[in-house]
Amino acid sequence: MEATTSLLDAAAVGDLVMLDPLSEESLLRTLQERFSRGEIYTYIGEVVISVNPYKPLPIYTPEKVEEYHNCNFFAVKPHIYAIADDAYRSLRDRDRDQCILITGESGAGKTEASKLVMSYVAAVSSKGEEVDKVKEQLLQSNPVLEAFGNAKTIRNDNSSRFGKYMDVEFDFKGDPLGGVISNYLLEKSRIVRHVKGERNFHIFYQLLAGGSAQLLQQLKLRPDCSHYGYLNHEKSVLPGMDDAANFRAMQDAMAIIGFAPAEVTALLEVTAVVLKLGNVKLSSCFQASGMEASSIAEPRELQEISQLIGLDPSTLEQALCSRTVKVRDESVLTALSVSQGYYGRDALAKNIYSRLFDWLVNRINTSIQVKPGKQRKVMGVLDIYGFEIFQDNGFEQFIINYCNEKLQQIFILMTLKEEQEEYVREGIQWTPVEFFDNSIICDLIENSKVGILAMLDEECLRPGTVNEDTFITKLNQIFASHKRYESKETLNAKHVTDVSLPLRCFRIHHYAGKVTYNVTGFIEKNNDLLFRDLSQAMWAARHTLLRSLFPEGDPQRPSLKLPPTTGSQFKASVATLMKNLYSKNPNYIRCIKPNDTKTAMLFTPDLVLAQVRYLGLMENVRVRRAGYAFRQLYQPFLERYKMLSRKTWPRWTGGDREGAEVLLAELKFPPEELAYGHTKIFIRSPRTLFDLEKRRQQRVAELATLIQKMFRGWC
Ligand code: AOV
Ligand code: MG
Repeated sequence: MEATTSLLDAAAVGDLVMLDPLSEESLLRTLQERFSRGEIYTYIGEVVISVNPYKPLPIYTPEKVEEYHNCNFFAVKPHIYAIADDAYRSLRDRDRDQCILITGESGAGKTEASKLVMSYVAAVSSKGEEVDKVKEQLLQSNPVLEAFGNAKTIRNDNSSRFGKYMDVEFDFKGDPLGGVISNYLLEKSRIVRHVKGERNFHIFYQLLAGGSAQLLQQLKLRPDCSHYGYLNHEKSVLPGMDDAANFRAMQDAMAIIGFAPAEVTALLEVTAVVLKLGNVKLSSCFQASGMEASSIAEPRELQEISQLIGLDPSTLEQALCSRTVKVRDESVLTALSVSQGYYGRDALAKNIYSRLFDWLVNRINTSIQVKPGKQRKVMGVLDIYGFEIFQDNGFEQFIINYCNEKLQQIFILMTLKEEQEEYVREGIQWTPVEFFDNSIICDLIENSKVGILAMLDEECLRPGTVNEDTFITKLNQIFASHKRYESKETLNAKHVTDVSLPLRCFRIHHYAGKVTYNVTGFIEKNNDLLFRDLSQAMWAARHTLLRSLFPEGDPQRPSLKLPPTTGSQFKASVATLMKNLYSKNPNYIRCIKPNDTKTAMLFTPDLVLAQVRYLGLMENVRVRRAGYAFRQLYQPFLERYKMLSRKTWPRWTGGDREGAEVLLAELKFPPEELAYGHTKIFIRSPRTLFDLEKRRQQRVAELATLIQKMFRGWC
C-alpha cells in the first residue's frame, strides 16, 4: 500500500475541494477518470462520493479493513471505510454520537454502502463471545428485512421499498451493545399491483423457490409463481438472484437473531395468507332487490386461508362480501359489489403485509435492543428509498421524494452548520455563503396549513363521496403562483410533452428534478381505510400473530376516532428522524448511479452530471472552500512541511502552532491566505497548498541528492 498519497495527488483527484480550476466539467471529468481506474470513492472534504461500479471490486477485503483501521482520513485513498473509521473513532474516543447519512437515487448504492459501513464497524470493534453475538444479530437483520422489504423495480433489482434508520448502540469502550431499527412507510401497494418488469417483495419468490415440499404443503402453497395472481408471472426468476439460496440465508438469519421456530412458522403462515388472498375470486350475483352482490367464486382458496388462520370460512366470506353499515343506531349488513369486494380483499392483503412488516421490525428490535440503564453511545445509519421519477408517479413517489427533499434540506443545513461551527470552534471569522435553500419545496409539501399534505388530509376528512377533483382544484388555486408548483393547465399551456399527462396531476420542481404526480389514488392511499368487518374477522382468528396485528378488530374496544392519515404519520416520523439526525455528528455518503442499464463500470456523463447538479456537489465544494479550502491539525502539518525552513528543520523544539507560524512566515505567503485556529491551520486557496506541496517535493528531491552525494563520499 502507498503509505501516504501525496497531498498533491490527493488534491488533484481524491478531494474535489482541491480541484483547480473548479468547474462542473472538471468535477465530472475527475469523477470519470477516477471511476475508470476503479476508484469509485472521491471526497469533498469529509463527504464521500460513491459511484456504483455495478460489479464486485476487490476493495473490501480484511486487508483493506486493516489498512483503514485507525487511519489518518486524508493520508489514505478515499474509501467508504475511511469515513466509517473516522465516525467510529469519533464516537469511541470523543464521545460524539454519529449518524451516517446515505443519499442518492434508486440504484445508486445506498443499501450496499450501509452494509459496508456496518460490516466495517463490526470488523474493527473488539471481539469476544458476547460482542460477536450482538454483531452477528445486527448484521443478520439485513437479509431478513431485505427479503420482506425489498423488491425488483425497473431501477434496481434489489430496491428498498421502505426507509430504514438503525441506531447501533455502543458501550464506553466502543463495543456494540445492540441497536434499534426504525422503519418508514413500506410501499404496500406493491402487494397487489406492480408494473410490468417489476416483482412483488422478494419473500414470496424466495418462499416458493426455497421452501421445502413439507413447508409448502404445511402453508398450502404450490411451488409455482404463475399460480399466484399477486406475482408477476413473466419476471419471477431474476438473473443473478438465487431466491432459494436467499430463502435459506434468511432462515439462518432469523435463527441467529433469535426467532423461535414457531415464530418463523407463524410469520410464513401470514405471508402465505397474503399470497393466497390474491387468488380469492369473487363473482357477482344479484339480490332480490336487483342490487349487485358478490360471492366467493372458488371456495378452495378461502377454505385454505381459513384453516391457516383458524377462522370459520363463513366468517371470512361474509367479511369479504359484505359490510356492516350503521343506520342510525342499527347495524345493517349490506352486500358489496364485486369491485368493492376486490377493493376490500386487496386492502386486507396490503394491511396484513404492512402490519406484518412492522411486527417483524419490532420483533428484531426485541432481540437486539439494549437493556435499559446502560450508558451508551450511538451511531445511526440511514438508508432510505432513493429519489424516484417514473412514467407514472403516484402517492408512493410523492412520499418517497418528500423524504428525499427533507434529507437534502438537512444536508444543506448540517454542512453549513458544521462548517460554521468549525470556524467558531477554531476562533476564525465566518463569512456566510450563498446556497440553494430547498425549504420552499419542503414547505410546499409539509406546511401545516397550506401544504399539499395538509390539504390532502382536509379532503380526506370531508364527509360524503370524495374524489381527487376538489383536491386538485384547490391545489391549483392555492399554488397558482408558487415557483415550484405547476398545474396541468400550465403544463399544457407550455406544451410539456415529455410525458403523457394523466387526467388529474400536478408537477413539483424538486431539488432533484421535475416530477409529475398522478393524483388518482392519493385520497384512498392517504386514508388507508380497512372495512371494520375485515379487521374484526382477523381479530376473531385463532392465529395468535395474525390477530395481534388487528387490535382494532376487538368488538369490545371502543371505536377510536379516525386513525391518523398515512401522510400525516409519515410527516411526523420524518420530523422525528430529522430531529434525531440533527442532534448527531453527521457523516455523508452521497451515492451516484453511473448508468441506467446496471452495466458494470459504465459511466454515462450526462446521467452523472444530472446527479452532480441535484446533489448540489458544486455547492458543497464551494461551501467547503468559501472560507478555507484546506485545514489540518498543527502537528501533522508541521511534520509534513518542517523541512521547508531551516528554523524548523531538522528539529523544532517549540509548540506545533508556533512551529507552523515560523515556517509559514518564512515562506512569505500572503497573510489573507492563512488563518491560525486554536488547533488547526487553515489555508484559503488550493493554489497555496499546491505551492506548498511543490516546494516540499523539490526539497525532498534536494535532500535525496544530498544524501546520495554524502553516501558516495563515504564510499
Ligand atoms: P440503492 O439502495 O441506492 O437503491 P443498492 O445499494 O441496492 O441501491 O445498489 C444497487 C445494486 O448496485 C446492488 O444490488 C449491487 O449490484 C450494485 N452495487 C451497489 N454498490 C456497489 C458496490 N460498492 N460494489 C459493487 N456493486 C455495487 V433504492 O433501495 O432502489 O433507492 O430504493
Ligand atoms: Mg436500497
